[in-house]
Amino acid sequence: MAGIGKGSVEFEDLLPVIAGKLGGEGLIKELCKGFRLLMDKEKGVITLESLRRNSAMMGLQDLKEEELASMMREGDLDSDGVLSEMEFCVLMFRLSPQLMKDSWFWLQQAMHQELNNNVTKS
Ligand SMILES: [Ca+2]
Repeated sequence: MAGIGKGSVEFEDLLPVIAGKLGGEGLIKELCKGFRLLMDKEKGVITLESLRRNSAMMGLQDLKEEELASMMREGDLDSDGVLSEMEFCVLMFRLSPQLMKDSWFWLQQAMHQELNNNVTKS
């Protein structure tokens, strides 16, 4: 993705390797670790504020405010202004085309499960 700092490129390159080692379920767990690094600890979601505050830890400290905001916009599938765990995972997949190609099946399964969960809850 154009405009993303060097650190995230390395992170993206790592994802297919992690995917190969861990399989789909393990990969999702790794992505969720990334989510927990970036999230607002009190709210349990990623907000623009928590992203700005924590992105340095992910090697994203070169990202401009506008780039952070566009990551939020791109990832926010249900338009509630924050990134849930699943939205973050989907965003990470989308930022890594190779991973997306390799793992589309896993992602669909995970999303399917998430949708089912939401239906059951409400
Ligand atoms: Ca959202």
